Amino acid sequence: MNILFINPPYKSKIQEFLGAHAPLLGFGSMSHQMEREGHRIEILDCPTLGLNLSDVVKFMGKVDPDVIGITSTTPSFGEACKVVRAIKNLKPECMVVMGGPHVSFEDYSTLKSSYVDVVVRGEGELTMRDLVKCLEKGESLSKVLGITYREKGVIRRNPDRPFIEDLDALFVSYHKLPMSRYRFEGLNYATIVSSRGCPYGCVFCSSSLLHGKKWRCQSAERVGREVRFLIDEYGVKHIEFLDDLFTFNNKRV
Ligand code: B12
Ligand code: SF4
Repeated sequence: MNILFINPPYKSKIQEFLGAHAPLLGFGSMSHQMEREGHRIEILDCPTLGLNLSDVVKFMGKVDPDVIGITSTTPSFGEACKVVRAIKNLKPECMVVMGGPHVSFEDYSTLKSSYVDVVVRGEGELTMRDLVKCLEKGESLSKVLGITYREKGVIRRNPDRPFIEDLDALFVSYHKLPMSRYRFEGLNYATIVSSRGCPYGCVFCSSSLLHGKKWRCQSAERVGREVRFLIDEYGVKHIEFLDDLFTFNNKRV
């Protein structure tokens, strides 16, 4: 299937302040899973490429995707919905899937207030893989864990998907991302999220709700290989670890 992932056009205050854009690790990681299944993937990182809504529509015409995956944070949700509306105007039969931190908590309200067909809650790698498999075979979505979707006008919420235990098994398809555009202070820049989840519950933080109470990590060796790869393949000079709780295991650090 032709799958297009879109990071909607949105100007974030943090991005303006830092003057940097960071690789979309979520899209990269899901793309790896999807490529392994033989799907064709395109990623449109609008803020990084400086693209607006009409650029998205033009690109869609070129790629003619069967499934579109859109990511959204709470502040970018409005822009994400504008993209969905434009897609549905152009190609109503295109399946529109939305994921990311905002809709993981706001699945019902998203489906009630927008043209999104399916919300993926939480980690997307295996859920997107299973979802596309079902769509390809024309099967019912009722068995796909971790999604909320509309069926004959009724919103259905399937059970949660268990968190991914083996993070070493995940890879990022960097070749699908505009790596040369990710720069920080003039240097080639990359980010790594080498662990997920947190056993604590600071009141201001969504980490354990989003990624679970159990801390899961990639092995130190695996992270080392990733760092080496980023340096050798992309000339990266600046790597930022964005784990919510990077220092949980001192020996690993
Ligand atoms: C790196 C990062 C950034 C970077 C780059 C973001 C990027 N390009 O990915 C920068 C610094 C630019 C940034 C900016 C902002 N960020 Co930020 N960021 C993060 C951080 C630390 C890591 C994201 C990451 O790479 N995770 C690893 C990957 C693998 O996970 P993921 O991106 O979440 O994707 C997975 C799932 O969410 C899901 N998924 C995500 N999208 C989709 C789409 C589809 C179709 C599907 C099926 C699944 C799916 O599947 C993926 C694979 O499992 C997270 C915290 C965190 N721990 O996640 C905050 C976080 C995402 N940011 C947050 C916020 C608020 C912002 C800003 C609004 C800040 C601001 N005030 O300007 C801006 C908004 C940017 C935007 N365009 O919307 C919040 C979002 C909360 C919310 N309510 O939405 C988070 C969760 C931090 C927090 N706990 O508060 N951010
Ligand atoms: S990730 Fe950090 S801030 Fe969030 S709950 Fe855990 S310890 Fe607290």
